[in-house]
Amino acid sequence: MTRLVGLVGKANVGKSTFFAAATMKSVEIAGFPFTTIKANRGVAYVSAKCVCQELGVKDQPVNSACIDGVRLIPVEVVDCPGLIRGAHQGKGLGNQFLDEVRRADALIILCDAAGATDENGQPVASGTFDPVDDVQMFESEFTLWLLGIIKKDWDKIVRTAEAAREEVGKYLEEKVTGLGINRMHISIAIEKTGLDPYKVRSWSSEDLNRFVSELKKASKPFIVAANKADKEPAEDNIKRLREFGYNVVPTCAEAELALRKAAASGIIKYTPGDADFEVIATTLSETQRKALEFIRGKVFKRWGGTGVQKAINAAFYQLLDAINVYPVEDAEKLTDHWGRVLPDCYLVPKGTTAKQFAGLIHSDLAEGFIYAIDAKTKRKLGEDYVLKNNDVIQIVSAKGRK
Ligand SMILES: Nc1nc2c(ncn2[C@@H]2O[C@H](COP(=O)(O)OP(=O)(O)O)[C@@H](O)[C@H]2O)c(=O)[nH]1
Ligand SMILES: [Mg+2]
Repeated sequence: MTRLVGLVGKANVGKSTFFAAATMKSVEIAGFPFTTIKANRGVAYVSAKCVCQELGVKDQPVNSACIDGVRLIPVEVVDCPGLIRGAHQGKGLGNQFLDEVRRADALIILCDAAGATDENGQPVASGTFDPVDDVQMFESEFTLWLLGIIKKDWDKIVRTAEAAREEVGKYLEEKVTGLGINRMHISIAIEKTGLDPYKVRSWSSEDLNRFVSELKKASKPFIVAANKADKEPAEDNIKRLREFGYNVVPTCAEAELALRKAAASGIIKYTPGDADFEVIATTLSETQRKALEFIRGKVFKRWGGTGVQKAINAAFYQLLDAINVYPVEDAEKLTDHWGRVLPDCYLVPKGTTAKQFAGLIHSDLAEGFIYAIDAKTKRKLGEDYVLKNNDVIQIVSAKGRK
């Protein structure tokens, strides 16, 4: 699976702070590819319990890292330009915004949970702006933009599909692949609306709007990061966002950034995602002490953490339905070709089969696929076996490495 999460939202809600925190390396992790790819694109990671503990082995991670039994798997994050109303007509950095967003597989919509930032990113008194508007603005701008693109060629798509007596998805797909939308997303949207894909001419313009809105939902799933959750009246606004049915993670990006910096300079022990941190420096300045106290009180006691790692994990494990699978070359020893224990962990979509997994590792492995072995049970698995989370899999293939 491609793995790109877009951070979106209006100006001043904390996107860049979130990005800096998520892509900052806080502790020395050997070989871990933390990098900034472009100014606004960098590597973060998802974290999940590693199978090393369950299997009672010491692992030697290669494509990922393992800290105290937690596997960290690299993913990409993009800090998108601030969204303003009218972006779909090119207002502000509208075109650039949509250009970044279309590459993303899933989105984290950030908003100011304290309601202290207006639509243009200007500071206002806490509690005066409704963060629900932020989410709705994104939904409406993106849908209008998508609708604009589809409408441009709609008549032609309808004619071609009708003439070929085929369903519309086949012809629409070509128009929208560049937007990160595939045939499956189209099928889901058609099913959700209950429209007939063979009788597109009978779709009303209202039908088309509904279809595009579903297409957006299917192709750009999002969670809401209710950022600045350290400020009042975050609690009320978060409740309100949840009442609207949004999947909300309260976050405090500023605290996460401060903690990663403090961990990097040896002041605290903190692994992102932890529900607490431990002060290890023997002396703290008054400012440091106060800052850490504030974070503990306003963020950890209240929300159980900064939410930054939780939001990234949610994007992959909830929105994109990813699971972790560990390929090995020797199912007995759990090693790769060079004897390294549980070297790799792949993020794959739920539903991936053993043979598809082989193809992700190397096309030769899939072509010569004979069977797979479940390293935990030592059972043989056929090519159609559907992988489970935390499976450790050896692929036996007639082709591939000798
Ligand atoms: N109180 C609080 N302020 C934050 C938080 N995250 C970011 N900020 C502040 O919000 C302002 C805007 O942040 P920035 O990351 O530049 O926002 P962007 O325009 O969305 O990229 C800055 O002054 C940040 O320090 C947070 O979690 N809590
Ligand atoms: Mg920014």
